[in-house]
Amino acid sequence: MSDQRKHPARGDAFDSPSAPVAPSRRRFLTHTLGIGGGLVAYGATGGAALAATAGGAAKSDPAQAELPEAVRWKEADAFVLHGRSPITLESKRSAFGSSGITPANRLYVRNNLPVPDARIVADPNAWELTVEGVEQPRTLSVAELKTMGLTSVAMVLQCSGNGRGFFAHETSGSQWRTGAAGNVIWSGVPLKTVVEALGGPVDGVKFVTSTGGEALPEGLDPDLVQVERSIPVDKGLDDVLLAWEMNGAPIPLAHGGPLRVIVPGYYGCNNVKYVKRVALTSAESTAKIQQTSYRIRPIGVSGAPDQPSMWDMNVKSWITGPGADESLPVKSGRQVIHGVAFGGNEAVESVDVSIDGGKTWETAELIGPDMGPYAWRTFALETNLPAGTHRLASRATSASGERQPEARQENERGYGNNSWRDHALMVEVG
Ligand SMILES: Nc1nc2c(c(=O)[nH]1)N[C@H]1C(S)=C(S)[C@@H](COP(=O)(O)O)O[C@H]1N2
Ligand SMILES: [Mo]
Repeated sequence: MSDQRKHPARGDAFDSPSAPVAPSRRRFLTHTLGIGGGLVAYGATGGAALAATAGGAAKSDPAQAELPEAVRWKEADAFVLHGRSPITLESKRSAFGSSGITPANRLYVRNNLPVPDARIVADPNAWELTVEGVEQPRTLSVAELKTMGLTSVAMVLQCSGNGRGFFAHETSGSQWRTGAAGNVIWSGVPLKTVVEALGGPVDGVKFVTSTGGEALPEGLDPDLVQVERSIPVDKGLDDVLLAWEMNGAPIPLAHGGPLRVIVPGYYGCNNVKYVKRVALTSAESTAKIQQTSYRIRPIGVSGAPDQPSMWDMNVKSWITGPGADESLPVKSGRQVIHGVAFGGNEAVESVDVSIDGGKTWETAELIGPDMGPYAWRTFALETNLPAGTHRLASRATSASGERQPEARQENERGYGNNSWRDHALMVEVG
């Protein structure tokens, strides 16, 4: 059940209206992972305490000054900071808005490695990409890529572990709830256009393998740390974009600028930031992140290449209000329940909403622009909420008829959670 915490110490501060911290002081939530990842505790820090520890950073918002440098431009109050290194920054449930697009300053961030030097985005056009596995392999600058083609796509960027915080077993990894996701518009050149311009694929290619441009720590086997992901070549040539723009501006460093691989419909890890090499390959990358991490397997079982890879996303939705986080108390009477829904690797067809924990359902309205199959849509249901405590739930169905299940699929790493029950929102209506 979404409001029952698996570990008391992990008491969720941001979905529970009865959190033990006064909303006005709950400006900025942090949690710390004990050594070994066992104990997780949410702490709440008031503005005054933060100001005292801000180290004199010249920012008017003390919470913002506490953010890691690469994300300090973001709206601190919209986030829960799970970790500074690697950066693990989760959007609050109330931070998504209802107009469909997730603003850059409210979009979650996940970096497995230290963020590259900010100088790489000073002159984005100078960034270079090496393309291999084509008849005429070449290194191209972003400036050249910009002359080859242009398209744009709206898509849900979502970490495989979004919803991991609801699993009952001890999961290693960030304890994301609903906020390791966003809906973002990207512009760039289709990978297919670039591949064709370079003479087409060589024989025998099965995958598109993309390598992140981070500097790797010395003395370690690169395969252990390298962010290098492979996806099926058909998906790569149908849908992949080499993108330099996000929501109308050059991609910020934290989100993978100057150049990022965009795989609409696939989980976050496949969207390689700071991409320096794209290769059409006959085999999947030998990197750990491809071979054994991001694999769905039973609890207690180690990752292995024959297990399903975190590629295409499943159908999912969650309610974003009213009553999420430290928002105003919910009054009884007429209310508009709203949230976000997406089909995964296809469009979303419909959303049902329940105000009684899933006993009865009503069809919600899909509002706002339809930004294509890979984007999410806002849904809304006007209803009457009586006083009392209610469990608000939403359940999406995709274009091919996949429906969000009641229960999550149990798995070791806590990936792919789309359980409607886990994602329900408890609200107290006064
Ligand atoms: N080069 C590189 N690309 C990366 C990562 C990374 O650490 N390095 N993290 C991946 C993961 S796990 C996710 S969920 C998304 C997060 O994207 P965002 O930080 O823009 O939200 O980027 C993916 N691409
Ligand atoms: Mo992720």
